[in-house]
Amino acid sequence: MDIRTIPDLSPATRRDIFERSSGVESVRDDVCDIIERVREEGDVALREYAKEFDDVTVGTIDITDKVARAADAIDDEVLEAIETAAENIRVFHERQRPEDWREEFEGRELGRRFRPLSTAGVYAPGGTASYPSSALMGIIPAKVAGVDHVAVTTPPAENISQATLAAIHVGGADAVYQVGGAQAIGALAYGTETVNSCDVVVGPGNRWVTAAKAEVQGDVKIDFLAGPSELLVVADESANPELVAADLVAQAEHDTDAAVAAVTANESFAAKIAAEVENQASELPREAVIRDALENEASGIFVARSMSEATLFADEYASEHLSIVAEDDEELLERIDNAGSVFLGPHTPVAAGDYASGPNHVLPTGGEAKREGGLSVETFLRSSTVQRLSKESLADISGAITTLARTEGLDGHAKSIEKRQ
Ligand code: HSO
Ligand code: ZN
Repeated sequence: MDIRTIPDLSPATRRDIFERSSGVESVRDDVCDIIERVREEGDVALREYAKEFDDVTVGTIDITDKVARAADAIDDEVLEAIETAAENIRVFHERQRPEDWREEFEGRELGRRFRPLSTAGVYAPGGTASYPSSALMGIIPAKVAGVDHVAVTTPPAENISQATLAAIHVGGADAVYQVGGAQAIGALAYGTETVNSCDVVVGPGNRWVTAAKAEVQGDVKIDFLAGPSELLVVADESANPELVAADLVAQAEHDTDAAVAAVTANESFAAKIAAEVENQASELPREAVIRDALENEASGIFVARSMSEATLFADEYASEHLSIVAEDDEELLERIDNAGSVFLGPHTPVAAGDYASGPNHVLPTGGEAKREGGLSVETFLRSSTVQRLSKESLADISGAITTLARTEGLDGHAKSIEKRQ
């Protein structure tokens, strides 16, 4: 794993590190064609794409009745793990539910109220990257928000992962369809004979899924474009290099495009992390994936001149996951605004958040953390503002209103005030 000194990074290299792309451009045209066809041909297109891309002849697209049976079919130990994770995810997300409020502002009663979207579509990845945990992370916040109908799509396969189906059941989905890729996003966005269209479409997926979400955005709400996994560790010498390295290789095993990096102010400590990464990578079954990910421009160990420079680097990096293992971790965190999810201290591995500590693991990548938070209950809510004015409070602001209305050439607006005086 490369060790690079921050002051020596060229502007071009900095750009490559900080502007990590989700790589969706390369498949955009194909994805547009797929979505178009799903809109025109509905279920027929879904069946044909299942044959073409997944090599599966799909009978019924709706497999809702299979998920309860999957929960019975899997090992007790796996079911218990799913239930533990689900419970912790639910508790954390319940804490996120915003309260409606009304307050008086000099006679003006103003407020906000929150209502769930009616329908949500959750993409649960399948195939080699079949993640029961991601199904839970998508379904549970929607249900906690109060979404009435949560539909899940997962790619068709001869043997769809029973653990993923069980997680879909435990999460509490209302309908499940065997559809994958861009065609699933098209179906959730626009509907087919079998699949109902949804108000919001969420969930992580490969670049086809992500490109499709970019395409349907505007017609439906989406969460955000979640690309390959990322981890940036900010560490001082109090951290255990073996554990820092373990977290780095763990995220690297997701994807050859994953970005995994550590930043520290001590060169010999950086070398220790790099050596550990090297050793641990060799011991893991997904070594080839990890080694590819370690080669990415945004991966590496970065040496700063001070921890203050390290935090500036971390803020600019705007990583999906930010781990801080340092004596003054809270102080360092204060200086970093941009991060999808933050992990503090030596006993908080990123894998805890990936599965079972409670916060969501569907998070913004590619620097999106500068603009977006992760999947949350708010993703599935919309708000309305509410106002009631007293006669006096209207009189208090009537001058400002009529003046602005006439400045904008809108006499009707002004008169609607004056008639009430
Ligand atoms: N680290 C991944 C989520 C995940 N990890 C699923 C294991 N399973 C993206 O944040
Ligand atoms: Zn992970």
